[in-house]
Amino acid sequence: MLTDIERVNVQSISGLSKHLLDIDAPVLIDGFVNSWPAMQKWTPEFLLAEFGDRDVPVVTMRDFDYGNGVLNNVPLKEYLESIGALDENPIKKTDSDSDVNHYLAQVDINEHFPELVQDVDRLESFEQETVGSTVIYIGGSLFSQLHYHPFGSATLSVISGQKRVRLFAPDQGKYLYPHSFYSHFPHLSKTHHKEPDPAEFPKFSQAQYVEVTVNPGEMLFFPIYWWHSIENLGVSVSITSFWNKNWNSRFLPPPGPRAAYLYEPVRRYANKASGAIRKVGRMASRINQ
Ligand SMILES: O=C(O)CCC(=O)C(=O)O
Repeated sequence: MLTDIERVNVQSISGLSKHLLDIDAPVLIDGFVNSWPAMQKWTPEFLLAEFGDRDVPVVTMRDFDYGNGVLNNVPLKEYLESIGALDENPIKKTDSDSDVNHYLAQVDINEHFPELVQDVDRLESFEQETVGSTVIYIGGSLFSQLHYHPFGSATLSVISGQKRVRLFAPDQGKYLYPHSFYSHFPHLSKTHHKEPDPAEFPKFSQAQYVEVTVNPGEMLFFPIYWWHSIENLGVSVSITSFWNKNWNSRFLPPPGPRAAYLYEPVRRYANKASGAIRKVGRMASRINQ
C-alpha cells in the first residue's frame, strides 16, 4: 500500500512524463507551476477587473453530490462575492456547513477564459496518451466528491489557496461504493462526504488512502483510475489538465473490478429471471391444489 506521495522537483528529473507513467502512482511536482504567469497574475482583483461581468457556468449541488448538480450561468463578480473571494479574509467565509453548494468547477479554460490560456502550461505529452482539455476550478471551502478519471492521466495545479487531497489506489474501489457502471456517473462514489455515514457505507472504513495538501505552485499527478476526493481549505483557484488514453479506458470499467462490473447486468437479469420462474412455480402449484 502507498504510504506517502513521492515528491519530485521538475528540474531534477529529465523525461518527467515518462517517469510518471512508469511509477503508476500519484506524484507531487514542484518547480513547474511556480513559473507560470498565472501565479502572479490571477488575484481576485485581477479576475474581477478582467472578467467580472462575464457569465460563467457554476454548478449548484446538494450535499456535495455532483450527481444532482445543475449548471447555471452567473456573472463572475456575483460568484466571487458569494464564495467570499473578494473579502479581506476569505478563509472565514465558508459554505461547507450548508447543504447547497456552488462551485465553478471543471470549466474549460479555452472556451470560457481564452485570455488566460497563455498564463498556464502542461507537462510534456505522455507516450500512449493524447492531450485532453484544461479546466479551471474556483471555489470556497467545500468538499469535492470522491471520483476517478476513466480517460487517462491528469494533473491538478494549485494557483492560490490550498487543497487537501485523499488518494485511493484503483484496487480500493471495492470499498468506495461507485455508482453502477451503467449509470451516468460510473466514476463517482455514492459517498459524498469526507467521512461517510458508516451505517450506509460500512466498507468505506476499510479503504486505505494517502492524504496530501497541495499548496500554491505545486502540481499533483494522478494516474488513470486513482480515486481522489478534494477539500478546498478556503478559497482556491486551480487548473486540471487531462490526457486521454485509449478507447478501452474510455468505455470499459477499471481493470481490477472489471469482471464484477461486467457481471452486474448478468446478475441483475438472472435475479429477475429466477424471481419470474419462482412466481410461475407458485402459480402452478396453486392451480394444482
Ligand atoms: O478541485 C476539485 O474540486 C476537484 C478537482 C479534481 O477532482 C480533478 O481535478 O480531478
